[in-house]
Amino acid sequence: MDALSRALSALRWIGPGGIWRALRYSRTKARLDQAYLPPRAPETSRPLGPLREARPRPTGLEGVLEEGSLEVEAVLPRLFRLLWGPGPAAPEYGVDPAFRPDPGPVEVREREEGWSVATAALELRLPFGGGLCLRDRQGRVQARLEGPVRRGAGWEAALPLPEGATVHGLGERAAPLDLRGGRYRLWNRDPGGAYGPGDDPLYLTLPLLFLVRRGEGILLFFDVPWPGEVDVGREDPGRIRIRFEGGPLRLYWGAGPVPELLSAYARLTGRPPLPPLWALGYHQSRWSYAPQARVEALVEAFEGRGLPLDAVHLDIDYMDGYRVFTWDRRRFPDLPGLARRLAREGVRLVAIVDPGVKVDPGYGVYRQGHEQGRFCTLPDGTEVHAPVWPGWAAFPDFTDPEVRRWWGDRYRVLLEAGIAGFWNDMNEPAAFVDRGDPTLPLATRHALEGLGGDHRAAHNVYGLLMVRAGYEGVRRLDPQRRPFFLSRSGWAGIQRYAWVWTGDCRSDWAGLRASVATVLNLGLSGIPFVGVDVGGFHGRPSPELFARWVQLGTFLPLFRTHTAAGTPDQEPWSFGPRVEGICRIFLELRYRLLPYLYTLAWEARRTGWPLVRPLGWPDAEDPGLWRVDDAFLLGEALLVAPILEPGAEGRAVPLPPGRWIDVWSGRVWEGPERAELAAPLERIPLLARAGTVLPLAAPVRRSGRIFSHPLTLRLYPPADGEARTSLLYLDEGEGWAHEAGAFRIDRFTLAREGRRLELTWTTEGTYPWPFPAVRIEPAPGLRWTAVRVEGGTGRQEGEAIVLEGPAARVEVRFS
Ligand code: MIG
Repeated sequence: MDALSRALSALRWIGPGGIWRALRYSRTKARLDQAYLPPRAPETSRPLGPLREARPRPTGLEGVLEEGSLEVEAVLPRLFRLLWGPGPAAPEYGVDPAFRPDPGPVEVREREEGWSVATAALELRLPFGGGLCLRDRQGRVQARLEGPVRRGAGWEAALPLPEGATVHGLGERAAPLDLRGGRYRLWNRDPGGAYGPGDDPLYLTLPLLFLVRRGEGILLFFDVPWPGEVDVGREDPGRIRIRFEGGPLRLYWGAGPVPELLSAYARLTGRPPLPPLWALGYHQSRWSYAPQARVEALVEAFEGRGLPLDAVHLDIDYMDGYRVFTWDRRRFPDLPGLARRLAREGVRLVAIVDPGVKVDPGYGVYRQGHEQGRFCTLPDGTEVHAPVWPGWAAFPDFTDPEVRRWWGDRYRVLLEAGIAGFWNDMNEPAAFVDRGDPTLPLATRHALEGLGGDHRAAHNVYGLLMVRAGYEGVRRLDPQRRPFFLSRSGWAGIQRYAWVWTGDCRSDWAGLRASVATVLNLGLSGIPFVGVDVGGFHGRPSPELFARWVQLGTFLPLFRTHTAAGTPDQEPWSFGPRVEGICRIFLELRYRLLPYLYTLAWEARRTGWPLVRPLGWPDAEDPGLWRVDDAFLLGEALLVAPILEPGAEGRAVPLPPGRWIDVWSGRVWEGPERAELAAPLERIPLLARAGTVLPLAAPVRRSGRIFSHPLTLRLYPPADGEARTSLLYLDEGEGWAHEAGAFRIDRFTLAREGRRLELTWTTEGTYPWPFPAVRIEPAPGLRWTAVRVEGGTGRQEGEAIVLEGPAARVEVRFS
């Protein structure tokens, strides 16, 4: 956006008062930030120098460098923790509070050329000559790191960027899946207005790098929330360079198979909790559905048209003058009544909660926060006030555990009103400015768990800690509930508390196209539950673009339509009957996929793996597959190749090795050939991995109703002589009884000999089978010709075999 249209839209949204506040705040902030400007001349680099001596510890060592120190600890068999000094102490917000190191047997030795710390999987070598390397137990070097250098109060580290390696991670980036050739900033930022491809940084950054070479991974997580920058082979094509402006230099470093490494990272920073089943349903949102009658009419319209819906989001206009934890009694005369009525129909309300608390002594949350000293202050003790939606706002200091508790308890009002989920926005934190960085002054003081520091040390974790406060509050206030939080900002570990969405993307084809890479890199940053504003946020999508966006959204963990204030309606029926028909097909398909998606959510809970994965996952040696960012795998079973261009009626996609079956036509493809797939507007190219048993629910209109209808198992035959196992995870879909064992895992092994398929079904767990019947259906184009069921009862009915419940073995012939 150019300056003039920016100014005009600002005028429209925040009014003259808002503009005046933004101008004033920008000037004050610029003045305050002066003291923090980097020195004119680049500061000289001081290498810490090579290792002089070391003292062994049970799982690592304490090293003395020429100009500093280095502590090494093996925390998991494939993960080492390195802490260089001198540096200030700092909280470890990225690390799961429940994490306990578990490296297995560790051997610490002094050798002739240096020290070595080895686990059963990896050896970290610290040569006396300087530098560090990771070797596998066969002695092959997997990764190297140059000894870091100190620059003023900051740090710089570097590592070789081998040819043929692809680079991923770094949180949310409007960049290609392979980040090579770019420079990326580590500073959470509301880009203001809409962002597009190439804009950097965005709302959620994190210093995690994932390199993949010949199908093997290297992981570097710099546990440093300070502002920084990562240069991925741009200055020097053969190196990655990381700079931080301050903080302690703490690195978690590992190498090995990609899925295993990502699991190690998830153990360290926390695995996502199992979401409530409804969160995987369809969400309808806009800025804003208000007043109350409009929300009611919206839900009725879904009902009247027979379209599925699980959640409606309330954006900022539900609040009383944008005061968080309140609602506008004129616009929402009976919010609890509305929530109750919708809940009876199985529709949930998700309400937005921003961090900025309106400065207004007549408003309880502010008054209490002010009196109790909950808000951030400047060094002179005055409360920091920055303009956001409510006008001047104060910002809770979430780096103080007592403030987190206080904030968490505020959710009681919304829980009691029947709000089922929470949407945390503006938590970079964002403020309105006319120039400069749209956040709090760098001088802002933070508690940082009692260690103290300024905004440079706290900014990047502010969003994470806001969500943590809310999540922990809801857990305390309503222990039976699985909290649902959606966050815009975050840092390492955000997955412990929230799903994220990719913010205010433009409603254009470029925005649609770019979102696939963004979601993939978030997944490789340890954040499995991600969504994109379906239809795009800023602007109005064409009917064709909207249809293609709905098709993509169907296969993303969060499936939510959302749009900015002032844009035309963006509901499934807003683009004419043809697009409404397409929305119906895909919303129904989403509900049919719920058992599969829920199983993937459980897998993410166990492993930290993303639901949406690059085509190279888990171990493709061809770097080309790790660069494809216009197609993805959804779990192991599905390959999704969305249409991302106007007018396209089909597309090509390079296939990972193995056999793939077109879900619509049944046509068989053999990877690594390139598939040419047709996609008229009613279709998205979609392939199933041969051998898959895909669990499909009935096309119901609420997630909770899937259990009232038979479950379909669709069989995609493997190649002759082969077999594959697919899983299905089930539990109540809400609450925590699954942690006490109330779940079940059904394992389906599908084997093929010629025209004969054998399905073996085993079960683990005690949760009773919740579906009234099971339909076993062939992939399209196939027919069952003979059936034998063992350990259960079944009969052939049309194209399906219908069982009353689980069976031990089903044998079929097909033609
Ligand atoms: O300054 O709450 O990204 O989803 O609709 C804009 C209003 C604030 C930004 C979010 C967007 C939301 C909007 N918010």
